[in-house]
Order: sequence, then C-alpha cells, then structure tokens
Amino acid sequence: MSTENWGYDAQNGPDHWHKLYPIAQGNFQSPIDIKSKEAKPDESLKSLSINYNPNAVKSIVNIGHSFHVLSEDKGNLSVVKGGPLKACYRLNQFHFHWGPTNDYGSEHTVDGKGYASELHLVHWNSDKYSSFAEAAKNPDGCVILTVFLKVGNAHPGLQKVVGALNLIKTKGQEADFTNFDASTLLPGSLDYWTYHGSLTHPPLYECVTWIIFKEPINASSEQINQFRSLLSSGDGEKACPILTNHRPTQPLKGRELKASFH
Ligand code: B30
Ligand code: ZN
Repeated sequence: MSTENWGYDAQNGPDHWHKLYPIAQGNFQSPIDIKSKEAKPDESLKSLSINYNPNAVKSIVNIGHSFHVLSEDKGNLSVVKGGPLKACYRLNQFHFHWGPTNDYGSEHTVDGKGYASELHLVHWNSDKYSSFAEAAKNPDGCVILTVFLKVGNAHPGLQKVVGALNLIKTKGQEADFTNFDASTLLPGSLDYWTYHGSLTHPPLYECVTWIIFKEPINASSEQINQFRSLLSSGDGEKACPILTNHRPTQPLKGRELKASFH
C-alpha cells in the first residue's frame, strides 16, 4: 500500500491504514457508534445556522473511491455557524458513503444500527484558516454535517445528484453541476449529536467537529443503487464498480457525546 492507493478492499482497506497513517489508532477517530442513552443533553447548545447558496455549487467529480459535489469556498456563500461552533465554517464539498447492499453503508451507527448511506457536508473554519488543507491540520479546522439516508421514497433533491452520475462514471471525470440547493438534503428536524473526531479516511486528521442529525432523510433503493454504478477504474480500464466506501466504527476512548435535544 502506498500513500496513493489506500482504499476499501481487503488488501488496502481500513485495517491497513494505520501502517501509513498511525493516527488511525489515535484517540479521536471517526466514525463512532452513537450510544443514544450516553449522549448528554446540553442546554447550552444553540441552534445551528445553516446558509447554503445554490450558486455556490460548481461541479461533480469522480475521485475513485467516491464522488464529490464541489462548492465555491472563496467567499462566505455557503456557511454553517452557531450550535457548538465558535467560528464560521465554509462548505467545501459534500459526498456520500455506501456499502455493497442497502442494508448497511453508513459510517456512523446509532445504538449499533447502521443506515443505508451517509451524507457528509464538509466545511472548514474560514475565520482562522485560509483553505481546507490548512484548516484540516487543526483541531478546530473542520465541521462535517452528517445526514443518514434510509430506504423509502425517492428523494427529489438527491435525484438531481444521482441524475448527474452518468456524466462521471470513471475515475477523474468531472462535470458542471450548478444551481443546486444543498439544504434540500437536510432533514426536517435539526436536532443533532456532536462530538470531536477525525476525517474518516486518510489522512484521518483529528480536525472534525461532527454534527450528526438524528432524523434521517429518505432515499429510494434505486437512488442508492446508482452510487454503486460509479467506477473506481479510469476510462478505458477494466470496469471496477465502487461497491463500498465506509470505515467501521472506532473506539470512543472517553470522548464526550452531546445532544442538542432531550
Ligand atoms: S470525511 O468527510 O471525513 N469522509 C477528506 C475530506 C472529508 C473526509 C475525509 C477526507 C479529505 O482528505 N479531503 C481532502 C483531500 N481530498 C481531496 C478533496 O477534494 O476532497 C482527497 C480525497 O478525499 O481523497 Cu476529499
Ligand atoms: Zn465522508
């Protein structure tokens, strides 16, 4: 395994990451199992202020182990603040995690139970740092808003994303993706759990304030199946679908898990 070819297969997957990224066995790793009874309701947690501008969304790109929807982060077009946050955090990209079937593909679990998929809206602290790359080297660098997807009715907002996947079948492909309101992917209730953790794949930096919405959104099985139609292979190579890209849960190691609700 080189630093370039970590992945989710038996020979380069999560069990191997620690050899090149020793922080994989650190004290603040993600994802975790959310033991809902152990979460401390915190009265002082303010409500979140999420402001997403549809014009900030720029493109969609196949990065080989997943796909990202990229958002303009040169100004404060799309930001989150409030809640547990002491700064303003800009949206950089959002992406999903999934598994080989729709039975289990989320990274975080709740009381031992996984969801079909998990959405990560990735933000960085623009009050203190000047890029995602710089922010990610600091404990207060990043905020990831997390939404679980459960199998149910088709999701109209998600359909816009899924409909663009045929443009980026192979690794490295990028297509315009504009005028998308990322707030359509948020649940109705903004009740959340929060804890301090890490990026869930290399470089696994322990830079993340995780904000995990309790209420999942619905997505149809057909919509989630489309994630697995993406290829980790390049154009002209033997087709290799991205079947899974979720890390198993990591030990809490005494960290505090707070709830914004009772
Ligand atoms: S996650 O949300 O914890 N799954 C990174 C960002 C978010 C997570 C994990 C890792 C990260 O390292 N991002 C920077 C490097 N990226 C380039 C990029 O454009 O955004 C490379 C990559 O994944 O492989 Cu993401
Ligand atoms: Zn992620």
